[in-house]
Amino acid sequence: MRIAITRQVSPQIGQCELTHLERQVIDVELARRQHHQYEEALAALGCQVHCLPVEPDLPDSVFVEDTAVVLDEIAIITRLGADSRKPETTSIARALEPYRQLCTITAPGTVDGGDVLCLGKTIYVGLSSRSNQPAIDQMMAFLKPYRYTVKGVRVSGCLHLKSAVTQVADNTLLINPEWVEMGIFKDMHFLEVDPSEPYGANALLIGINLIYPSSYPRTQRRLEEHGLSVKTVDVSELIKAEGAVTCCSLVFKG
Ligand code: CIR
Repeated sequence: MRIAITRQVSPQIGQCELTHLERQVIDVELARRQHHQYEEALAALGCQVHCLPVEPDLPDSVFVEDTAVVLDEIAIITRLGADSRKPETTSIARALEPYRQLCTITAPGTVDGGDVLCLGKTIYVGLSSRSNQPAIDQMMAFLKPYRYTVKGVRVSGCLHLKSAVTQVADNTLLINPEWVEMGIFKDMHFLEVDPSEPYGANALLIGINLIYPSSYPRTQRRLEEHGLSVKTVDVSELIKAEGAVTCCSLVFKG
């Protein structure tokens, strides 16, 4: 069984952190409806959705992906790169405790889950404005007993590694090659985003199905022409907060 942990949209989402985007007004009610449809898409793909209560004072708390890295063996509770987001992990640790043994990143390490791309036993971590080498060193130590390799990856032009690249099939990555170097990922095939849709590289793979934003129709067509099964969701309001589809859930084997 797959579990998906989500969290309701904060009424303060308009005060979210922004790095590469200009601030736009976010319609909170619309964001909530879109988030609910995203949860319905997860449920339709077989996930048991566990939605955590709203954190009214934490604007970015809907983006639960950033708070933890959940592997089959253990879960790592992150230490978020943005100070305003650091308190988000407390309730996530509580929610994950029944499922996994927990390890926690400590200062000076910082890492956002959006920077962590797990491909089998290799874990790529974006060296971004949010995630640093001390956190990578701690992850290596936590994961060595389970035979994972952890590799730092330079990203530029975007917030997180998974803004630039995500897995869309067993051996295929969807990538914006302007933001991350393809050569780093060994033995993988690549699908590139349409150049007019630089933010289109973030897809959420559930089994063999993708949850994908309806905002990037040209890249969507590329995915479908590649034979991939794509379920679109409208997450336009969450995109204004520099989020997309991987960031709104923590999906793992229950
Ligand atoms: C932030 O800047 O932290 C939030 N406004 C957006 C986080 C999106 N997270 C993700 O893609 N994993």
